[in-house]
Amino acid sequence: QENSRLRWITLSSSETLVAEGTDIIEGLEHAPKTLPCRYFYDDRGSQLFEQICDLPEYYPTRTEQSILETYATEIAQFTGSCELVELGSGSSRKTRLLLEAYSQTNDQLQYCPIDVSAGILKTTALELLHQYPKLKLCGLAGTYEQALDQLPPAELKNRMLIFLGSTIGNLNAVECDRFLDRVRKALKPGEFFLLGVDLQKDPVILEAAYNDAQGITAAFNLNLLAHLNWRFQGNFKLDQFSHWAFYNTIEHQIEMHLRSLVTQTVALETLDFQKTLQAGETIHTEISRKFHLPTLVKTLEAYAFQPLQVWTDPNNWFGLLLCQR
Ligand code: AVI
Repeated sequence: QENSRLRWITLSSSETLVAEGTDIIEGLEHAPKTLPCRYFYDDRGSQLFEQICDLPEYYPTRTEQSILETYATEIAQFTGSCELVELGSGSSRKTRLLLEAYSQTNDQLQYCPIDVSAGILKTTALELLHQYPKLKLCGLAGTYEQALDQLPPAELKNRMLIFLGSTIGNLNAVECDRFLDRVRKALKPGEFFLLGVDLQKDPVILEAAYNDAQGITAAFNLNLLAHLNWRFQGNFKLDQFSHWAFYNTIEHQIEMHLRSLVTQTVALETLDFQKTLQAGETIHTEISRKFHLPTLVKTLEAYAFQPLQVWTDPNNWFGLLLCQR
């Protein structure tokens, strides 16, 4: 019975496939060295990220959650009946608040979670179908780019695309522009876009969130190297690197790096690649941009999104924006 309410789509790339690992070689050849943050998320990395979300220093998850707890019903009333499509849904932790609100106010409940990890999508889908007897679910396994380019036709008259957790902050300005352009093309006029963003604040609070006392963020950062080791037969020795995260007050972004503690040559066998790192040299692994709401609203307007409502928490630490295409 639950299966009749469930559909699966595995998305394939419409773009030219880049040979696996090309982005890693490019990053390590770059000066200064970089590694793409998407390699954080193997199974262990995804588990570590879930742990980060529960850390006392990492305020974004629980702050966004509290905003959703307060305003989910208002959001559902604002948009009326619509299909919820979520990019990077993971365990759909926060989205459950929206599903609850939409199930109270609407007869039809349609949810389309999108994630690169098919495993987490399936587990979550089965839980949600069990929890919401009128829910119809269409899980899409693929990247944001694939999903936005290949969204199946909406089952309900209206649609709301959801992008929570300030994941948009992990895109640099160029990537962010490309992303917003894709979202604009994926939505029809009148459809909605719900965006969660971390806001600029005291650097002390920001730096603590990315340098937690238990060292979970450090383990998450270092796990990127462990991931490369198993995926490309690498020889990174994790104890010869240290985690370094700081707030860049000019760019308004947290920057995470891995610092080589010694001079060493690292190799990735299946990529036939070697590189020497000097003692003290760093590899840039992530940016996490922190937003200024009025500037972000202007950017969204430039992409034909009309911000309808902005909700924040009492400290103004996190913002949730409801826009209409
Ligand atoms: C997924 N993303 C929004 C997180 C962030 O805060 O930028 C990833 C993260 N990196 C370190 N801690 C959390």
